[in-house]
Amino acid sequence: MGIYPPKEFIQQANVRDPAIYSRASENWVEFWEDFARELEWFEPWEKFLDDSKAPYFRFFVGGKINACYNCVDRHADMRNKAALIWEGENGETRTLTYFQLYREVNAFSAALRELGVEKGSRVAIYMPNIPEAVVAMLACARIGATHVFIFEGFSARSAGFRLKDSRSEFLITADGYYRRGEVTNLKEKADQAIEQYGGIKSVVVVRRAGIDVEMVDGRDHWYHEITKKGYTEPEILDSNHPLFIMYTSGSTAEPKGVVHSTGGYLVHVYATSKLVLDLKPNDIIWTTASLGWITGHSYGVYGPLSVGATVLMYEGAPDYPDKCRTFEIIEKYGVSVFYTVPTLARMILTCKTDSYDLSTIRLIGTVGEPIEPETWTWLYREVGRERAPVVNTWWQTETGGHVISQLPALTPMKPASVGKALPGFEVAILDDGGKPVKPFEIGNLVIKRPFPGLMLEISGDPKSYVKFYWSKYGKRVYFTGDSAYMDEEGHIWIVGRVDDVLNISGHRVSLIEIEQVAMGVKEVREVSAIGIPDRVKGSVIALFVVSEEASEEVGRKITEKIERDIGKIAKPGLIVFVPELPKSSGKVVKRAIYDAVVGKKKPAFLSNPEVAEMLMKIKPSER
Ligand code: 6R9
Repeated sequence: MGIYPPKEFIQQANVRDPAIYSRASENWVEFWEDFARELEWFEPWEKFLDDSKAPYFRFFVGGKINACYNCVDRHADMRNKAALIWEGENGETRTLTYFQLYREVNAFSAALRELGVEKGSRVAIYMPNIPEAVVAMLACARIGATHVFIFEGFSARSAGFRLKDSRSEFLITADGYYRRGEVTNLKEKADQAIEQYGGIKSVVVVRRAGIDVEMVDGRDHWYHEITKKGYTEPEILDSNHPLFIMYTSGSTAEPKGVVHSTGGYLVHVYATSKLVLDLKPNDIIWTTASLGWITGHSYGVYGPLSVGATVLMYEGAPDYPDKCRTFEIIEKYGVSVFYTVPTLARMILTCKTDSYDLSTIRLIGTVGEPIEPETWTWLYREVGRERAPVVNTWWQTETGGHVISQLPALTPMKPASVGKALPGFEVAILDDGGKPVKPFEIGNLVIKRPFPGLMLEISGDPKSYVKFYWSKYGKRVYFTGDSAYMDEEGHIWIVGRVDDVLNISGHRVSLIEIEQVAMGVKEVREVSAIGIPDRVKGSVIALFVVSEEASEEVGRKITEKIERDIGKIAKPGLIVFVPELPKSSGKVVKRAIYDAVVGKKKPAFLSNPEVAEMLMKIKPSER
């Protein structure tokens, strides 16, 4: 069952032989080592995997490598080839060839060294999607500094938390950025974030928007003034040297700093860029994600550049000023691999795709959230014109790269399924007792064997690392936090998160964090946040608030505080004032709220059933 990959695609695919699955499971080490050998190592590894300190797994032990060297130097003699094509929201464009990228990264690496950045320093990058953000990441990688990317849409408070938690000493930012035609002063937010923490020694500011910003004497430097010329020798780094930290929401209020390795991570994203995205050096890949999200790191920078492909990067809102700008961009640059999120697809679903020349597209990928069959089918028929397979890739910040997906030339596609575990991975769906569930039964998604892109640890928090991922099923089975089921042919279907984390437009948002922020509004006595389905965003946040003063004014205060303290991404779509929250043994039962509001079902076992009845009368569409 399923839709078979188009013939023209199969003929040219990187992987065409179905034996890859059996080969990878019979000789797992060789499977990964073959990919690793395609990269350049300064010294080979002695051991593929050291699992003696499980759940801390170390890959390519003893190997010496540099990620920047593999992404840039290795391709620098391609003076005639674009590494990066960039379009700003305001229509500006820039292209950096591999050689120009090499020059720029070398020069900026030298500038960073001059400022005192060393191997092992942690450098925060609080930037929009502009070429200098990629240069900054690669320059850090070159000199062995660990980068900590902070999504530009995050508030000063969220950024401050990340600076402090990661103990960053340096910050790279921009004066401002464009979003929906408006310029946001990013430098001001950065200054506020620095103030909360105090550990930042130097700041580098890229001029992007050309607005007036305050520069602190001795601390702040303009990028264009300190970035001159120079060659910077790449550091010879241990395979398990931390390349970057990426923050993500988990089931506690505090976001977790996921630390990734250099060698294992690079092998994982390199291999999956070839296997799943079928990337080749002559491709132009557009990964629509922001760099501040793991997808931007893995398939917007490290994966494609390690393969030697061209990355297309866009700064602003993909539906601004024209709702169909996404298609204008694909047509203008001849994008061949389009990797996006279902939320974006739903936003542009009404565009007339036949008004654009989309014939260059040969593969479409989606990531981040479940996709429904209608949106999948639209991508397959209207965007890819049935010539391009649509792969639905499942993975997480913590896994570094793809884990479950169709192999585009091999796996029949079932709209909305994520396919099977990729070769080299072993996944299962277990019940709470650890037994595999039967087909179509929902259970917990686990990964039964470590893999190269697996995070090294949670920065500064060994307890959370063990507790969230390696406790439910022991120290050798990775618990993903997702629930899923398998069909009779072993294809996997993701149901959602099992914990208190919501997926909004593909971004993980902690409901507990939202509740804590809302509690900071003095009129709020009690609050419960849940996710309710939304046609465009997948989910929106609904807040159920108990307050003596149930007024629009209080609602506005809550929304403003959430936007200010966390960011726009966490803005509630619905705020409902209730006299009390449905409880059982004193605890709020979120399931009851969900069932009442969305399912119009009367929940049982509550101490206050009348509240649930009231909730049943709410129409989620009222927002
Ligand atoms: C890459 C990324 C991870 C969570 C993950 C799951 C959800 C990711 C999905 C998907 C359904 C897919 N998720 N891919 N759900 N289908 N193809 O998204 O990382 O931001 O850490 O989120 O996203 O719930 O656990 P991250």
